[in-house]
Amino acid sequence: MDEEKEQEYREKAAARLFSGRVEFLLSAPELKFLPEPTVPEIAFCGRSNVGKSSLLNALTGRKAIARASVTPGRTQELNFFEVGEPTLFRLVDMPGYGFAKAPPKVVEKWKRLVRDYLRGRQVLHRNLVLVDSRHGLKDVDREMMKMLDEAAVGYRVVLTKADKIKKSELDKTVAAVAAEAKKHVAAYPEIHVTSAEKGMGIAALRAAVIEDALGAGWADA
Ligand SMILES: Nc1nc2c(ncn2[C@@H]2O[C@H](COP(=O)(O)OP(=O)(O)O)[C@@H](O)[C@H]2O)c(=O)[nH]1
Ligand SMILES: [Mg+2]
Repeated sequence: MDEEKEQEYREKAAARLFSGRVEFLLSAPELKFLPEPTVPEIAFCGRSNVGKSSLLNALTGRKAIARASVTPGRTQELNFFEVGEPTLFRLVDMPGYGFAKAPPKVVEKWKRLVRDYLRGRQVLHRNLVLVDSRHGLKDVDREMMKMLDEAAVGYRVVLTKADKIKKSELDKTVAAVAAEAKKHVAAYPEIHVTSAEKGMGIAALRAAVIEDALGAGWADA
């Protein structure tokens, strides 16, 4: 098979897997509530309102597996979703950061929970850092990327809401974000461009997420 055919095959297999069982498992407000580390995990993080819930819904083809919220910064928990029957891996919806007016205590608690999870979680295979296409990287994103570098958790930078800006603007943002990602040891060089609204980049990201969780040969198994 040529490369394009192979990618098409992987994307189809990925869509099939995500169209099967995807189920909310639990919310962990503290580390002691984490589920047993029995399967690989892929975590998603980003600023509040970046489009994390929408992206999770688009990847899993669900309307509301992760609630798209109108009140940003409310959830301060790690939310676990299981994929596959039996469970093959988990998606982890991490609490949004960078929300305005959060009391220092809340920010401290967020940092501790996230840092401890990132550092101590053996089954955490990959992280996705979501960034709004219109805004590019903000200091809070850079801080998150630094945390991931330090925890030695590899991550993909995913631009969201790509439908909201012009192609020329989008190209500029992709180039700027890619240039910065290159300087981070744990970041993938390739930037994903997505729109949960229009479905752009979703099929490819599905395949990438499953490959991160299960390894390169997963579609042939
Ligand atoms: N146009 C557009 N809007 C989006 C997209 N993804 C999310 N949104 C909107 O952005 C807002 C925040 O989305 P949400 O998924 O709740 O963000 P979260 O706080 O990161 O979970 C909502 O009003 C969504 O409808 C997208 O791809 N395109
Ligand atoms: Mg959300």
